Amino acid sequence: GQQKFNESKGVIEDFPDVPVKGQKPPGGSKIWDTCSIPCDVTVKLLRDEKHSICGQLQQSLLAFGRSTRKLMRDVMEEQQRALDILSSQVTELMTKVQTLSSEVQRSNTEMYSTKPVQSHGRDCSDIKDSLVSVVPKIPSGIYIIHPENTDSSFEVFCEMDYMGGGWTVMQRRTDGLTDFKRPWADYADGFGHLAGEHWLGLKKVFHIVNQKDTRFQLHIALVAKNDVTSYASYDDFRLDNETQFFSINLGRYAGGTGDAFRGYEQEQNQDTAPFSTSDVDNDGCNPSCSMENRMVESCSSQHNQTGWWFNQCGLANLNGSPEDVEQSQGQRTHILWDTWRQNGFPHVIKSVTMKIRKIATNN
Ligand SMILES: *[C@@H]1O[C@H](CO)[C@@H](O)[C@H](O)[C@H]1NC(C)=O
Ligand SMILES: *[C@@H]1O[C@H](CO)[C@@H](O)[C@H](O)[C@H]1NC(C)=O
Ligand SMILES: *[C@@H]1O[C@H](CO)[C@@H](O)[C@H](O)[C@H]1NC(C)=O
Ligand SMILES: [Ca+2]
Repeated sequence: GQQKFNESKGVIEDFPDVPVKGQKPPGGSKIWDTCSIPCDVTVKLLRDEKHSICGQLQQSLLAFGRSTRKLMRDVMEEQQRALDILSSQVTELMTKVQTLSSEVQRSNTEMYSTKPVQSHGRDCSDIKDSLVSVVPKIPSGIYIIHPENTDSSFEVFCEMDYMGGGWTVMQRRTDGLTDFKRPWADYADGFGHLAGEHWLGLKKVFHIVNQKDTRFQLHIALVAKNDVTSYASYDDFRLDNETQFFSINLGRYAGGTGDAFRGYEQEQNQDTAPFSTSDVDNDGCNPSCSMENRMVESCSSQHNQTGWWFNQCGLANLNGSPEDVEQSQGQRTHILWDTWRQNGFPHVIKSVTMKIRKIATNN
């Protein structure tokens, strides 16, 4: 508008020799008198006018182009700003999604990595079952378990390789380095080192095997001095509570060692017998038993102060010593599983482990 107006004014001003009617041209030329507007001037005038109109048009086109470009630039800038806002929002969302997914991932890995350490498995078979789909090879070792209906968690040694794994070790005797001459309190609470020789403890075993809707099997693995191995297994294993002195309850026997828990005769049968120690006498010799023409008052004393489910002593005591020690008259201090024999003589047992595992039930 304004610029154009100024320009058009300027265009007119730029033609100083354009003649105006009735006005005398400078110098009083004769041409103006004869031919007021000669043809060549008319042509020049027309050409100049055309030039001027073209110039104006060009100028306005330029101006229009400039303003259009400016408008387009403004629009594009506006769009760019909108795009920038959108893309920053998208980035923000992506970051949020990434944070969330990494949190989910972390909680997953935390769940799996803490399980072996702070496991809330109820026993080693429970731990095995929950890890088997996640860990290609579950290692044997010390795990924390929390049996149902107890307020305590405790450590146990889990054998994850032996015969399908999932075994909770309740006793191990291998080198004789741990003292098994212990009073009732120790046999109730447990002693020794879980990775080596130990007695898990009757209270803990009671908590494991007395969980609702569970059944446990007992597996006894024996190694003889001549490296012969064998086992005894019972398809059911329960303990009564402490007021019943943790009486043992055994199911059907299977294995290659013979059923020393039950022995050959009824008076040797330790099934359903309460536990005895040197200070708690439930051994069925009351006041005494006659064994090999000797009077025995305490089976625990006869077995070097160890604890077991003695019944008129019986043919089994896996808490005896694995070491060869000279036995005084009538003493039975060695690991005893009298039904496991070779050529009529009992094997000399150099190591034993007692382990329990949950039996899959339908309910
Ligand atoms: C014409 O242009 C001059 C500068 O060249 C400016 O000062 C003046 O304001 C303009 N006039 C109009 C009417 O736009
Ligand atoms: C122990 O078991 C007996 C028989 O099953 C039961 O009567 C008793 O209440 C139990 N005692 C405890 C402390 O649970
Ligand atoms: C009883 O056990 C101890 C080790 O706890 C051992 O030194 C001792 O010789 C054993 N007694 C017999 C008679 O074997
Ligand atoms: Ca007695």
